[in-house]
Amino acid sequence: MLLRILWVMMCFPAACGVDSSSLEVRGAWVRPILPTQNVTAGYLDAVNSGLDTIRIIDVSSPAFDTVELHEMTTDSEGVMRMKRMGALVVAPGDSVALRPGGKHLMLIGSRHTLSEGNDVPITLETNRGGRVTFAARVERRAW
Ligand SMILES: [Cu+2]
Repeated sequence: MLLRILWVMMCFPAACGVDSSSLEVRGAWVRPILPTQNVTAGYLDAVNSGLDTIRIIDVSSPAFDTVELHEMTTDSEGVMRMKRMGALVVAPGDSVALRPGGKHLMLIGSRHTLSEGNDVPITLETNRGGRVTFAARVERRAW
């Protein structure tokens, strides 16, 4: 409930999820946190409708201690591993998909219990000083 109230306050008026540097977030969702863990992953599409390259350099959420940009890679023995990315680069007129098995947000140290249907407020910060805050819905998905 607290998250929902916070989100409504931050997300008013309608310019929510878009910043002046033309970065837009679509379809954001977060996996539910397993009872034995306090870490989960988030997914979204980052869309750059502007004329300049956008670099997402920082991610944060009031619901987590830390949020990192991660990427899945396969090592020489065929084992999938997660690697931290320095920045997420979105070319002008292009979009980058964060998806299970690929790039994702790693949400570490949950500060609240998150149930399915809750909205997690997340803020992306760009190299141009822009910020985009959006809500990621907690959803149980197979992929
Ligand atoms: Cu990760």
